[in-house]
Amino acid sequence: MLKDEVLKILLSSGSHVSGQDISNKLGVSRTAVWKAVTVLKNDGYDIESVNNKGYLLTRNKSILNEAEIETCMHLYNCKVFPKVLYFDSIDSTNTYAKKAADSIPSDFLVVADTQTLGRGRLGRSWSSPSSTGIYMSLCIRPNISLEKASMITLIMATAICDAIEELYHISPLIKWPNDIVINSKKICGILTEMSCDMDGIKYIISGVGINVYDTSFPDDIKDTASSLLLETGTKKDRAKIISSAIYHFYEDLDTFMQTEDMSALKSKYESRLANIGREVMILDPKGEYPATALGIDETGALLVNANGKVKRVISGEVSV
Ligand code: BT5
Repeated sequence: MLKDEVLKILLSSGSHVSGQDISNKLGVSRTAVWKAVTVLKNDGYDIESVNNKGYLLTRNKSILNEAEIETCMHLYNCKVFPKVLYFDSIDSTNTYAKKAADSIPSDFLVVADTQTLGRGRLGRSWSSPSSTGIYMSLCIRPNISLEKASMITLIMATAICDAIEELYHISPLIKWPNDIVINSKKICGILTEMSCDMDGIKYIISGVGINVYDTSFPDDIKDTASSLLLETGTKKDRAKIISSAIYHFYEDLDTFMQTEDMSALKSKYESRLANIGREVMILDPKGEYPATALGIDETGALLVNANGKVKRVISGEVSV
């Protein structure tokens, strides 16, 4: 759509852009540019028009759409540019990505402003109100064997932490394997799912929910959840957070693919690991037990000391 192309030009430029320059770049008339600007203004963008100078996008709103995310990703110079599919509302970005994976051969990213059936792990739900969060699912097709797929969650978790640290200048922690916490409150969860056949992995979908601007939560999670706004007092563009996370994800995925394990990323992950050296409860389906968290091994398993014995925790959960 023309308005998206005009938006990309305005987003990439920090100063005024003349209507003539835009019309030359896009090969359309100045009237068409003016009309596209009017549509963008109606969408909620603040665009200043100054005689002899042109248009300037003054950024004070956090609007999410394909053009915002794609432009931001280009500014980040991402190694890979996954195709972006944006929805104002969707049942679940992971569910949609699974359906779309068979018809889209490349990597792609599904993003939504709200989810009506946001999913957590093990049939749990993910609260996904509109205009406050990031709900996204990245579909990738790494050539790795089945048992290595769970490490993608760890790579995504470090990427999200890197993005938050870069933009908010605070250091979030990871509650192994898939929660990101700030001041012990959950601000992000990751749900990684995959599909495989006889030849191995067909695709992996890493779904991420981040609480960005929330100021309140449903009763069942109000004591455990928080948002980036509540913990930092700052508002950042969701498109920037998404692009930064995708940039860091592909950087780390590259490192991971060299050895197909966590050996090169282990110390980075451990520096973010919550409760390292502290007592935690391992919520093993066969029975809970207390243990001291030691770190991870190169397969991404959590290493704990339980009664003097080092154990590898490969699934389940850890509570504080
Ligand atoms: C997760 O599951 O933490 C994974 C959440 C993944 C959500 C993303 S959003 C985009 C993509 N599309 C989807 O449909 N899902 C993914 P789990 O570890 O099982 O944690 C779920 C639990 O976290 C719930 O049972 C609640 O207790 C809590 N919870 C739910 N919504 C939350 C929220 N917005 N913030 C913090 N905690 C929440």
